[in-house]
This record gives sequence, structure tokens and C-alpha cells, in this order.
Amino acid sequence: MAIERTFSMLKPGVVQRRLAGEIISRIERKGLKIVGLKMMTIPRGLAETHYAEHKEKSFFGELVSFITSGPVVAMVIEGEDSIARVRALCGATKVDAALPGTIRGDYAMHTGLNIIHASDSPDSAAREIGLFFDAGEIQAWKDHNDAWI
Ligand code: 3AN
Repeated sequence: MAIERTFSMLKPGVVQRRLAGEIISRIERKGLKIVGLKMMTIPRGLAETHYAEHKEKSFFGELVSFITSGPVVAMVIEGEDSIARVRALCGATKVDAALPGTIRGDYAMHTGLNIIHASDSPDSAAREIGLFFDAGEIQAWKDHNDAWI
């Protein structure tokens, strides 16, 4: 399996609910590597570009308003098969389908406020990492725990 990088983001509300550390811990404890991390408030233009695939959907306006409504924690996460594995940690998009034990299953009550974003394919990961991070903001660090993870 290939080492991949993926983009993930804790949505507005997570910082306010003091859940950022808890959720980031789940990603770390899995054995994935955080190689980029920052808190930011997303400008409207970036939000519209990020969610461009949804621009015809009825919930697009609400989605952009929500994602720009407070700070997010943006991450680049590296690891074997990390795109699928971070999606698995997140759980299903629709909160009623998100199983207990997943991030959305454990922390989200509404699909529109579903706590976390994670890239769904290699193309989206590359596009989203490029939208949110400059190359100099990503740290390639050596993991001496490799043999144990
Ligand atoms: P995911 O984030 O799991 O890849 P997408 O790309 O289908 O899911 O949707 C992007 C975001 O749009 C979701 N994270 C969620 O916040 C919001 N969303 C998706 N479907 C709905 C819906 N039916 N009603 C309200 N918001 C939705």
C-alpha cells in the first residue's frame, strides 16, 4: 500500500467545543503522521473553491456560510493508505449513518455540522492540500516509531 498525504479539517464548532485535541488524538493514535497543522478562518472565496463540486446543491449557501463562520483546524496527514483511513476514522457523511466509534458518529448530531472534512480521493487530496497549505508549511519528519505502528 502506498504512503499518501491527505487533507483534513476540523470544522467550525470543534474549537469552541474544546474537542480539537480529542479529535486530533484519534488521528495520532491510529499511527498517522500530522505533517501540516494550522488554525485559520476560511475566506469566502477559498470556501467556494474548496466546495465547488457542491455549488448546484441546495445546501451550498449554508455550507459556505457555516465553514467560514469560525476558526477551522486544517491538517495534512501522511501515512499508508491515509486517504481511505482518515475517511474511515471520520465515518459516514450523513450523521444517521455514521457509526458510534467514528468521529462523526461520536460527536455530530447534524449532517450540516458534521465536525470534520477529509479528502475523498488522491485528486481531491492534492487539490485541497494545495488550496490550504504552501509547500513550506508542510514538515516531512522522520518517525522512529515506524517499526511499532
Ligand atoms: P464528505 O465531507 O463526507 O466528503 P460531501 O463532500 O458529500 O461529504 O459533502 C460536503 C459537506 O457538505 C459535508 N461534510 C456536509 O457538511 C455537507 N452536506 C453534505 N450533504 C448534506 C446534506 N444533505 N445536507 C446538509 N449538508 C450536507
